[in-house]
Amino acid sequence: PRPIDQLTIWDDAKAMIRKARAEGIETVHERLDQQTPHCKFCELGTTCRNCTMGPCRVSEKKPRGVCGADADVIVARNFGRFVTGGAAGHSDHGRDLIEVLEAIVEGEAPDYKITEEGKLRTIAGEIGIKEAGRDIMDVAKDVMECFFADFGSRKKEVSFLSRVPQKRKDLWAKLGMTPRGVDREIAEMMHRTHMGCDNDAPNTLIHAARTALADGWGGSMIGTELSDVIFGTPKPRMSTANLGVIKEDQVNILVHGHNPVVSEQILAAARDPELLARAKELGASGINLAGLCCTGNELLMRQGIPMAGNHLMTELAIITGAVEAIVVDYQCIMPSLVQVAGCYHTKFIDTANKARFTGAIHFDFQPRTAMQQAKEIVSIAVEAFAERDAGRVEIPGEPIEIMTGFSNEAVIEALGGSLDPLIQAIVAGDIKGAVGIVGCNNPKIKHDSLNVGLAKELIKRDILVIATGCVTTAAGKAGLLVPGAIEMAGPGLKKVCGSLGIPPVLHYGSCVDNSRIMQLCAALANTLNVDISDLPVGASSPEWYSEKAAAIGLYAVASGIYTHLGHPPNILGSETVTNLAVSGLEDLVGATFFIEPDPVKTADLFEERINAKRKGLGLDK
Ligand code: NFS
Ligand code: SF4
Repeated sequence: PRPIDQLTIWDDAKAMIRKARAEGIETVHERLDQQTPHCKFCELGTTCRNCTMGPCRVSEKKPRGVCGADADVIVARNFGRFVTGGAAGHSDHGRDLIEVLEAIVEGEAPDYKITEEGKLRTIAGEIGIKEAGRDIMDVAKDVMECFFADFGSRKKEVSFLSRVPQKRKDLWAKLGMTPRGVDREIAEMMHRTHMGCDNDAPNTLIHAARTALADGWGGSMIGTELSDVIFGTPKPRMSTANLGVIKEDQVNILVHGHNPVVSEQILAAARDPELLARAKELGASGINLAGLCCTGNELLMRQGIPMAGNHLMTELAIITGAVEAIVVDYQCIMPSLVQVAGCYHTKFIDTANKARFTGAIHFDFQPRTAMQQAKEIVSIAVEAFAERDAGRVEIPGEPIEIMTGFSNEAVIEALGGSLDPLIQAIVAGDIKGAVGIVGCNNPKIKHDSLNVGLAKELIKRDILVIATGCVTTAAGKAGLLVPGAIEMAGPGLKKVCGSLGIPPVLHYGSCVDNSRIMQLCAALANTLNVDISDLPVGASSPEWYSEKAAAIGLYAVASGIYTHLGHPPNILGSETVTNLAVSGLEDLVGATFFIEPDPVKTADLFEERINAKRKGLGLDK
């Protein structure tokens, strides 16, 4: 096996990988070794399984599949479906929030409510629904119907395009990139990539961008906004991160996945006096809830629940031996967690019919019965405390302080009511620009080395960093999410963040919350009366692995944001597709991807780009 020092930058992770090896438990790292080397054709994207005349693998020697498709067509089709898988994931998550809103409106979700009436009214106004003087439930019903319709085929564009600068919308219209309906674009991509349909790589990629935009400005944005309406808009608050948030003397429940619909109820149930009393009867001092991945981010942003870890920490969290239950909803949940949990007393509980795990305890979680089910789940965890083997418990490290809760609403409030102070700081050059660092971990990359390395490089150069998804935990553990982190920032950023009392890296939430970043960019562009592509901003996913991250990257680029990836998607087998991604898109949408594994070089490229955009806006000579 590879030396542990090469696998991760974190002490808590190293301790748990060591423990796993000592106890004979396999993790993602060993399985990667088993799978390496990977299939070269698949890496290049030049394999096709879209029909049974194949499967085909094309190369210089055999340049066409049985049907005649060449590498360009095959790579574009594969990438198109890849992006579509990601858009489907985040957008279906968004749909689940609409269904909860529907259940609230119909009086069938007693454990959920409209928490942010004001925000719901604002949204209604933005999407063209009359709200003044109307009962909130009537407004909610119309918003719900409008969002359901955003998934269908009857609209010319999804409703949140009302937030997009007109120049950008005109560009999309000209290119045939305007997202019409979330499900429609997803289904159309499946159609286009069937044998004998879209056999022109650039044309396929335009639709891939349209599908991604349907996610970013449609499904994901709906997910974020309705989560705020139902569970509350995040506000700055302090919390903690790393495996040290697991408590030796308490019943530990980890929530993992993406959707706050389940985990918010688990949180409420964990505070139930009867369950607490039972936990104490069994010798625990309390019930401790901690998050993993994006469900963790959702609870952290809104409720300040501590974060146990990001993607590559999920197996390792169980290996502490102190986790009574891991409760999952969907997405990014490694199926290996069932096996790892099976090595301990840990109960693995799944809650969604669309994400079941063989060997798990299953709950068909429904809005109508949410609280009752959440109590049953917490009760299973509490009872498991009696089965814990104290001799196998090892919780590494002390929790690190973090600041979280930066929604756009919170940022505007901190700025005194408008974005103007931020714009002034950018104009003055104290803040040169901003980069959103988002996404995952990937065992092919030393865990969090690039996520942290890039964030540190950027803030040094007075570039504000906005973090979401699994990057948030990395930034937190590196000490970048506290106001004191301004000591690591350049002089301008230090001055601005210091006077506001905020960190130079802002925790902006989960991955669906990348829609918050899109909204912020659109608002900045609208205020300055320019296009998003004119702004001194960038996006990066240094350690990405998932289809969702590819969709996010593509909607960022298609929205006009220069976007970095730490390693390429499986497209290098087509020169046409690769060239379009890293240069040709510039002429079409005013931004491209760039691929760079080194964090310093990446920061150099962002700085260069940001300086050019500043010049373009007339901010610098
Ligand atoms: Ni985003 Fe969230 Fe993490 Fe990557 Fe997975 S949890 S939606 S995909 S791994 S950041
Ligand atoms: Fe082969 Fe064409 Fe079928 Fe793909 S669609 S498997 S390239 S014959």
